[in-house]
Amino acid sequence: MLQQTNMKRDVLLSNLEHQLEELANEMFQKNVEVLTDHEVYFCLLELVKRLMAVSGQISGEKKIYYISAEFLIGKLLSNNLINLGVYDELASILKSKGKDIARMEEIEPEPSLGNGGLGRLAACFLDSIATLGLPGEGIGLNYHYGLFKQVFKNKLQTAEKNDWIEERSWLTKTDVTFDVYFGKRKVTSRLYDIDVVGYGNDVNKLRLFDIESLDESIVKEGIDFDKDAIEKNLTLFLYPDDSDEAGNLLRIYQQYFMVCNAAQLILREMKEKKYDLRKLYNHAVIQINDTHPTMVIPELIRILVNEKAFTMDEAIEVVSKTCAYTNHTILAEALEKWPLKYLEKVVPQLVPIIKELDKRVKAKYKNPEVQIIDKDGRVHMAHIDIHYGFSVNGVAAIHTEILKDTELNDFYKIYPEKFNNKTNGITFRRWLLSCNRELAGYLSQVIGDGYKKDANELEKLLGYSDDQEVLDRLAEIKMNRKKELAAYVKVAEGVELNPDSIFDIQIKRLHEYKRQQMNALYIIHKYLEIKGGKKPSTPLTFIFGAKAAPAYIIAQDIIHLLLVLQDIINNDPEVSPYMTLLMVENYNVSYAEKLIPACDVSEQISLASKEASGTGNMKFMLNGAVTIGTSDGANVEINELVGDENIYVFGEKSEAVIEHYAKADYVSKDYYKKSPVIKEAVDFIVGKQALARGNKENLKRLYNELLNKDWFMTLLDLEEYIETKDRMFGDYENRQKWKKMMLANIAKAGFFSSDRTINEYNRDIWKLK
Ligand code: CR1
Repeated sequence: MLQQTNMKRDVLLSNLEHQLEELANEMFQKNVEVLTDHEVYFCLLELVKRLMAVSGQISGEKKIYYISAEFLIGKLLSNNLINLGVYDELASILKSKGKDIARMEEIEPEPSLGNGGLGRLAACFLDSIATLGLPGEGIGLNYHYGLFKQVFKNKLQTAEKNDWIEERSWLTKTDVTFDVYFGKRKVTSRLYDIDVVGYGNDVNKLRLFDIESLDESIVKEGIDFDKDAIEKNLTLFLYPDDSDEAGNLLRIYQQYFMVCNAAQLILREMKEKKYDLRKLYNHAVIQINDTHPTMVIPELIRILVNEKAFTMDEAIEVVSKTCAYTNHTILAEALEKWPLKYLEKVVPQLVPIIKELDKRVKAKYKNPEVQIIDKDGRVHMAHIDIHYGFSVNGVAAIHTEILKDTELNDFYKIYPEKFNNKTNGITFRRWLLSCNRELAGYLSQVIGDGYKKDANELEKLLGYSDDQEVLDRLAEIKMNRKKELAAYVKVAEGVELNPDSIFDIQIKRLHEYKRQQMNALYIIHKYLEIKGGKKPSTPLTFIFGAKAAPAYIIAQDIIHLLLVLQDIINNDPEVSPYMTLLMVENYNVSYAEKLIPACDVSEQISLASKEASGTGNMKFMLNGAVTIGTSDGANVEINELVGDENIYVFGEKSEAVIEHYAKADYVSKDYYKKSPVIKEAVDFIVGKQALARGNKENLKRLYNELLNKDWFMTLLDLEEYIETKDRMFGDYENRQKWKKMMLANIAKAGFFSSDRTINEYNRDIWKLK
């Protein structure tokens, strides 16, 4: 069977040009030459969908179901072409017809199905699972507007709906529908599939559930809509504003909708294949991606007991052997705790199950820290996962250690065998082969093609550390990417970038723990230095990209500050020849693919202990950027791999930070008072210049926050950050030294291939054949 379908694919592959011409005729009754770019894109989309449809489906006795609220898959055209092995051929076919494939890539809308690292990780994992030939599928929701589109108005972020689903898209409507009950309220779901083709391999699926009764017209201003109209709004947005009760309830509705569909899909497949449900765990493993899909545990138990004649003991045992949990953060705000009374409103049928699970825990353990329902009647979702799943993993070595030693220590003492680490990874297909084709091609020339299948082979590059030609070419490729970015940004943002300057980039969700505000304070410091006559010998370009959750006020204020600084700096003729600041609008995966290859300095400056892993750090390294970072998340492993001489590490270590929290002894004002450099930078936020160009309310609030609270300890590390960064910029002048650092970073990036990560998940947790 597998062979037959592959033959079909081979036939299609062998006459791509003919296929394309036929499609052009069929769809638009025209020849390819005279199609508009958009029409060409639709033909390519259809062609690739057909290629995937006739490909073999990856199959096996046991399957991984990766349930996630987010799949930040990015555009798919070029990646699918690369994985199918036909990118170059199609590019040249198009060229012969006067079409440039790069333009079609621009036309594709980016799916808006995720927010940040957690969602992008899920997407990288799908690519690696398929590439490694493992049977697996992602299960999530088909948000029509997904994460909001960011638009800057008056130097403030505004949110608009992100309308990404076109008439023709990667989604394939299936005939699978399920009934989903919220108590007595019933809705009907519909499954849409997106094919996921492995690199040189067959196909898995991403399964996205939607609601039949959705009504897009209820979205009025920006992203406002009636949160109570569940039947109409359920799959409109990812993470709807949860600052009120209706928003919280909506999130619970979404989560239950996701897992109820997932459970039905999985059980339906078990039935089709005539598998014994009592051996569910031999055929299915469910990876719970953070706590959003946690309700799949009580939901499966409920179904097994109510509909499949399991006893409670039996159901709990089978489900616990099937489910595994990944923790992605130690931030309290992200560890979900739903009030029981909310669950009673949304999913009353799960409440008895959750109470039963809690009762069993209470009977066994007296420690209030490990209960499922706490004394305030809140349900700790992670606790359900840990008690009733068989594996708990963190996403980088230091993060897992913190979970074991601190955050989840009470659980670690009960279940040491459940805890394991899986350091995150990134797919090299997207983050090298696709986004930096010139670098990928050059690496093949120097060390051969093997690294594309076995990323560790990148280490062969170390043999060229003293090869001037290789070093120069790496620098030249970097320069090419910087020029391309500058050309793009000029049109997209109207800002002029100097490719001869140092490109220093911080792109990630906006959050105080990531400390974009610390970077802003450095920039203020540099600005004042230049005003005082101390000019950097190489000009500096600072680039940010970040969305802030609409209800996160201080994050909005930080964006405002960055946009105010951009205005001040770029319009000051005394300063602008030496430094430029750019906050790009609507940062997303496609933007990352342009920014990362063009980066010299990768900013990974979170407060130690707070960034579980980070994955941007890996993408930058792979593309030859050098990291400035704290000893946090995967930075620690990057440091171990490249050695101290190829990374710039600064700041308090996680143990010290954790101690500050425990003792509550960090007082930001002390740092402000002690250091004139800090004081000067912080005061600038509410100084005349800033107030002349920004809003007093936003700037004042941020200033007060930094001075009186600063929960994520910006000022703690600021002086060391300034020193380290200055030293780093100085080292950039030594071009030879810098090129060698670039080479070392690329050569050591192999460990961070998500193929390695997925092999580890499979070896330790999933155990698929
Ligand atoms: C973490 O903040 C990590 C990704 C993927 C994020 C980031 O450090 O790389 O997960 N966590 O593991 C998150 O979004 C809700 O938590």
